[in-house]
Amino acid sequence: MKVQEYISSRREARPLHFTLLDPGKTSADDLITLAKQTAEAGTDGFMVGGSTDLSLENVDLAVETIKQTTHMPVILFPTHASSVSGKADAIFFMSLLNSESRQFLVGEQIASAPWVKKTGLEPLSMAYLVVAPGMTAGRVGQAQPLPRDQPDLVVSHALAGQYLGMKYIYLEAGSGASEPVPEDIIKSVRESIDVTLIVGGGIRTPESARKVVAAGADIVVTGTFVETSQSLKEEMTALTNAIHSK
Ligand code: 1GP
Repeated sequence: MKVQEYISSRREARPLHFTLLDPGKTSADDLITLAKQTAEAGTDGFMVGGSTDLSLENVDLAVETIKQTTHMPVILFPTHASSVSGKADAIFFMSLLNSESRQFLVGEQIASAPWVKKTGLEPLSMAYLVVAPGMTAGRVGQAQPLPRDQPDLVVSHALAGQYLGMKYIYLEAGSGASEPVPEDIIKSVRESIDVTLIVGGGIRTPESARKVVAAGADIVVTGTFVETSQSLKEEMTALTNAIHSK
């Protein structure tokens, strides 16, 4: 089954949770433990990426490790064309629509497109919108973070993404953000678009995940959670239950 079909068929039943794993921060040995525990805790799939310290070698190794450990879909969440692993199932083929740099609007995509074709990676077209504070993703992607008090501006970007043909809209507060994307922004975007809405950044508790889903997210992404959790399987189960029970 294609990953796009996997996502849409699961979404018909309930919202999804994706776990973001960063090979720049996590060793392959640790990835085995994290992937196993999060899969057992009910995550719906894995994203592999990060803003710094990624090479093709460590992304390849991470993807292979996760796939062998869990047999769940692994989607690349790339920053640079140079670390696009052909071993993943799919790639979020994304444009950072509020970047000030051509490189992140379309340059990295042009550089990686022939490799995506050659490897057969399934491209999942996505508009990536960095909302303040944006954190490292905003800095590395040279974004002008979208202000948290201007839902209309975020809606304009999301609609532009949909009209450009993108099947996914990702609202990103930035990994490690103190707060997730505001609920009124998520609601406004949800009411305006017809495509799949992904929300990530700063989601650390079942309660905040529940609010993000109630506001309209189809897919909730957490990254830092697996790195900071004291008893991962139990805490992740509570988080995925909060998302799945919407
Ligand atoms: C980053 O949205 C993801 O791209 C995850 O953020 O690390 O804050 O969960 P966190």
